[in-house]
Amino acid sequence: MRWLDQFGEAFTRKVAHQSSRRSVLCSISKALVGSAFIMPVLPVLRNANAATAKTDLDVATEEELSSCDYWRYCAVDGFLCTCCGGSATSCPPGSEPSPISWVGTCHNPKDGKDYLVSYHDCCGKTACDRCYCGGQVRERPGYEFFLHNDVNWCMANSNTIYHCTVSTIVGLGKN
Ligand code: ABN
Repeated sequence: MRWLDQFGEAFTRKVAHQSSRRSVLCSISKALVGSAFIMPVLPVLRNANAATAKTDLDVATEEELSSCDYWRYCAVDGFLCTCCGGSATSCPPGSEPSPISWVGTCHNPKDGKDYLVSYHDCCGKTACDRCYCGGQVRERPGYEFFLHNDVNWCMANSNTIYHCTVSTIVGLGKN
């Protein structure tokens, strides 16, 4: 290994003779500054999973999303906005979501997890009257008001007319 030591020493001495400390520092800083400008424009695949990850809504068919059996509708009580010009999570044009809602815990059979789902009513248009679902998961009769989901959640909106209901996932249940 002596030859390697000698080679290393000779090489280092040669570099030290041919370049000043200042020029080495200058080259290193140029490389650092240059890469800072170039890296953001390189066509690298950033966060590939986030860009391609599909939600359950992306993979569900229109038919599934219009059916009361779709897993996230397990505790919905109302007309599905999917059938009323909106979607499972957005109100149809001309209606506004209620700030208050009913929540349920639904089981997603695809990933085997339980999710907390919030059911907001869309308000300000006459009742849609399509795709009525009367989910009763953990619902109690009307005299137990706070455990009853047959309620017009548009009661706090300026226009209290009920149109349809959306179902948004607010978190994971106790899994
Ligand atoms: N949450 C839907 C609804 C609206 C009005 C009356 C009963 C239920």
